[in-house]
Amino acid sequence: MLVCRQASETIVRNILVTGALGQIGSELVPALRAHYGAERVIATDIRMLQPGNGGSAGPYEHVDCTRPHQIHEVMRRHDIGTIYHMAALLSAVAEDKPQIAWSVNMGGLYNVLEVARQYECAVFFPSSIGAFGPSTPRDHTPQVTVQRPTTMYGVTKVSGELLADYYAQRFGVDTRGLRLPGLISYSAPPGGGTTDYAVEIFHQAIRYRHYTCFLSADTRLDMMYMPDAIRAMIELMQADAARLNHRNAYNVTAMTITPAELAAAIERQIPGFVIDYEVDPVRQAIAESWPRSLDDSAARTDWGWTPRYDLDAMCADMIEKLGARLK
Ligand code: AKB
Repeated sequence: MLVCRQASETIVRNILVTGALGQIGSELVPALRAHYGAERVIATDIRMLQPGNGGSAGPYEHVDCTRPHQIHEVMRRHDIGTIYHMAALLSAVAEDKPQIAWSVNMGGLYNVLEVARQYECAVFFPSSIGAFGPSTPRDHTPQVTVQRPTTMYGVTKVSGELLADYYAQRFGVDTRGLRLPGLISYSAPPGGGTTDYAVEIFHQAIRYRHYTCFLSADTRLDMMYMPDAIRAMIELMQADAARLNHRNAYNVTAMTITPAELAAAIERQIPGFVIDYEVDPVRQAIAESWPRSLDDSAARTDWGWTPRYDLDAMCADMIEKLGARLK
């Protein structure tokens, strides 16, 4: 087996972020720029950079990850050592457009791994709780277990984990990944996921003190506040490779909650907030095929993962920060 080139060995080179204007990218880029310097982080997205949609405090390039020559062009012009590959379709959109989801999620990842092999880069790949399926144990889902997802999103995530592992073993590419839970954030909207309710609820609670949820009251899923997720990605890429027993991908979680529990926590801070339910059968079925709670002990042991935000701390920060933005 090849020994992977370590991310830390290549860290003096620049960092490329795909999907930089998305929910994760729009917070990952500023965090990476704060760590490594604005000029060293090249933000890319298929969308055109507009004033106010983020990414503008440093280099920005238009890149469609399904077009390999566009990625090559950016790699050629910037000395890239690490790629955070965030461009992907989320679960509900992917279920609506499975052919496009395969092309973007798998084709994009393949193109990124190929340039990483050729330019000797490290790659971060975001997998998901969606990489599990109905035959996976749903409580304390182990790090290594059955992965037979029944959604196109899940198929691309588990295939992506395997492809990233293949590039590490076969070509020595330093690939690393996380199985992310639902991410709660205020900067950019998630856009097309099954866990989006946990973001929408804050917007509606602050504006109208009322939210109609598309998942049922007792649908339990793992969640994480975005600052924890961004820190997890950066810490994983900085971790000593010798300690990583699982490259693609580590289970991580911060809380396991239902819509009813999240609503109760919000109501403690926004008195009078009311939730009701109009269940969307497609997203409900996706949620019911996913774990209720992940076992993230491998991440804790191998590279020291520990979340900082629990349900109440996350709610307090979300309401404060989003409230200030919506004023
Ligand atoms: C989605 O709901 O599709 C994502 C995810 C859990 O991967 N947030």
